[in-house]
Amino acid sequence: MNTAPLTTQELDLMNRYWRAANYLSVGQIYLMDNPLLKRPLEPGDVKPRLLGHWGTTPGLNFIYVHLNRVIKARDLDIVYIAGPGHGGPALVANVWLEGTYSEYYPDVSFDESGMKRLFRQFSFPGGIPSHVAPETPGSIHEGGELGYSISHAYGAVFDNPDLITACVIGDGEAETGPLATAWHSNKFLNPRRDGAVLPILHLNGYKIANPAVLARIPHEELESLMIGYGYKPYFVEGDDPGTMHQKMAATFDLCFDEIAEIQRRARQDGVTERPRWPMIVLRSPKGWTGPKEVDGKPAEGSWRSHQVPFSEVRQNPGHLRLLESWMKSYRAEELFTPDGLLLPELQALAPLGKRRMGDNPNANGGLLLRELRMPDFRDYAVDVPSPGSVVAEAPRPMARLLRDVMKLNESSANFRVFGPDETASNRLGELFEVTGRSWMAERLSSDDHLSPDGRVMEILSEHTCQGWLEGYLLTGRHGFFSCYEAFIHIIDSMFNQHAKWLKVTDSEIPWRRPIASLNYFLTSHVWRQDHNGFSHQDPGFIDHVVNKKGGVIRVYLPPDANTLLSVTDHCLRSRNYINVIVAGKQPAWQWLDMESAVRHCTSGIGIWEWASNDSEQGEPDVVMACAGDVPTLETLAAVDLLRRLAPDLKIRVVNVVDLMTLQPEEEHPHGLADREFDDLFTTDKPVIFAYHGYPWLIHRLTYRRTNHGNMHVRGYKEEGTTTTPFDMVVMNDLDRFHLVADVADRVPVLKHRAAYLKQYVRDRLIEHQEYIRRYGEDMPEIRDWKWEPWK
Ligand SMILES: Cc1ncc(C[n+]2csc(CCOP(=O)(O)OP(=O)(O)O)c2C)c(N)n1
Ligand SMILES: [Mg+2]
Repeated sequence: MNTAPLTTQELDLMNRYWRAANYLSVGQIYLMDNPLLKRPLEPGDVKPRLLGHWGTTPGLNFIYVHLNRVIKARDLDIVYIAGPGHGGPALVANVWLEGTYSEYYPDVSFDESGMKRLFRQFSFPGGIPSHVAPETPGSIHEGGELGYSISHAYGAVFDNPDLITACVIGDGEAETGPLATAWHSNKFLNPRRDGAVLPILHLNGYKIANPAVLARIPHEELESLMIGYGYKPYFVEGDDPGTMHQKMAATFDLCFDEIAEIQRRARQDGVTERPRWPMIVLRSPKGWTGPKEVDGKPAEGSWRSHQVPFSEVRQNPGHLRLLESWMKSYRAEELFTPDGLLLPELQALAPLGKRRMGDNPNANGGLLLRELRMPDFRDYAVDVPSPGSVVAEAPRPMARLLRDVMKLNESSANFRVFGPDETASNRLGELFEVTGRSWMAERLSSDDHLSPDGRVMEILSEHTCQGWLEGYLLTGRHGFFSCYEAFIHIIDSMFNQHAKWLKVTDSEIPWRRPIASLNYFLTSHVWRQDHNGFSHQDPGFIDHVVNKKGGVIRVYLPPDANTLLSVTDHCLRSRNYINVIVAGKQPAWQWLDMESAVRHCTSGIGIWEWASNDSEQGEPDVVMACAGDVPTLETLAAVDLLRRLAPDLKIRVVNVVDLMTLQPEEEHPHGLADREFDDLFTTDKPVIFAYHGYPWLIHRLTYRRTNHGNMHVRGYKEEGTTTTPFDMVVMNDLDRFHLVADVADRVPVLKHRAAYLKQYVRDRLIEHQEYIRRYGEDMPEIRDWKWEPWK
């Protein structure tokens, strides 16, 4: 190994470039005027509110300069992922220094006035956020919520053989669960078809107020940990810039040589073993090159430099002088012309065009997005001669559709399916007819469909699945995530972050091109987790999702296989959304033939005329609404009971596939206009609404509708255990008998018969209880119930 690869001149240039980035970072955090310090710093030059993170920033800058060097020397295609995304000033500074920033934002020009704007806009009202946000060119990782850098980095390079992600991981970030497990992504990366990730664990020693665990364990332990994760760790440690530049350059040379060699062996020699990829541990002081001490307390090399190392700059002349001398220590006159231009010999250090990390098209994935080749989903239809005449498992036809999407797009290698070990369990096993489960670790002959070339990504970490998928989508590809409904909550917070990213890019950043939607298929849902029990019963993800901006979220509850097909086709074609599809996987009655399913899904909500008897009799006495497959079944079974128990009753059945139709149109683009809503639900008749999830959500969505006062919603009330499927709905008052009782309670024309109807219901429920306790399964009249057409 050449331990000192840089010539004296190269070292000087790189160090100056680094100083320039550090200077611009401090300037962004502190200044709103006097960017080149042409006159003595005055309190009015300093921002009134100081917001930003210094501590991580010099390390991020250091890595950026060194990446620029290898990109130029080796013509590499690199995306920079800053795990500690709070180091926004670093990435913004570097993207400006390489000229990209001013191309995206011409107002922030590449000169003194642009530098002033650059400083002023940072963490300033009307300006840019403090993190590596969507506004930052070259970013696919905001890094505000820590833990996802590695999974994003891997997601970005799957099927991207020429791409490398340089992934900086904070030593604090490394303590998070998602990060700790994501190291294992290397068991799913195939060097023949995928790109590479270079993890750089940034041991600056501290988090906000504490040391970082990995910075306080013996060298040997950390080294063993990384070896145990399957990497080959290289250590770059110190604080003297000159020495550190040489060490970093030498280590980068080694790592990129090794990456190239691993890829060459896999691609040319046909080596198929899992390689040991290099990674770097960079130990450098937190707040490196910042003030050594502030008010007698250590700053550089301490947690105290995490954010703004000192903040009374306007009031405290000592702090003002400290800031001035700190900034002057970078000697801007050796970096910029008097007009604020980076000196030409330093400009020459940055890569050109799309090789600049700020302008890498992979970080604006919509630019690279290719349409999926889609078969006609109608070809996968379940034949439904009449409603309720056949039984099917809804996900199976969808699995065939996904299988063929996989097959049709094989050559473009831009579609993968993700899930935590549940693809087969979720009835998507037909995918394995055309692809395997991605796997680079040891394989046994008894394994099922493991393959280094597999395009089904299964790891028992919802976090890693989600992070991979996000990275894959953000770099311009397509994907599908299937998960048990209850456990998707594990990634609630990651969903939040992705939804925020989409909201901002969609509404505020025209240069970010639309990307494929993030599609969740949630199955093994609450109502059919009767065998696994209470822990597996939770439909609350939908409640969480609908908090987000209407512009980016969609929730679908297809009641059967053909509606599921139609919805899936729609979701795979959509852009910039998060689509949540909830549907069960158990054998169930099918309601709609394909053409009816398409019509129903296109409207998102509608009257099921074949299940209603009010069409020729004016307004109904009651509206029976339902959303979700099991609630739809119970609603239809209740209608069936009612037409025998109360034959004169005029019933309208309304089914909701697209939950967001319920919201007012001002709140969600799919929201029905009030007129349409009133037409469906009437303005004054009782509405008995059977809903898949927590009932309060329907109230939340409809509280502004005219007839809200008459809406009575049944759903999951957090009652459940290991019991029979029908007992699950009974425990939550969502069953057909309770629905009949609700109708009896609320429909005035039934008043005189209400007592008898309710007696009937009580008797049936007692029979149910006795029967299941005795026989351990549901009563035959429940198991064998079948829809009979209206005469
Ligand atoms: C999941 C999560 N928890 C807590 C925080 C609050 N937070 C912001 S920065 C930080 C410390 C990060 O330390 P480290 O990863 O070492 O970054 P660096 O030292 O490079 O700033 C914490 C706890 C967060 N952003 N995300
Ligand atoms: Mg740290």
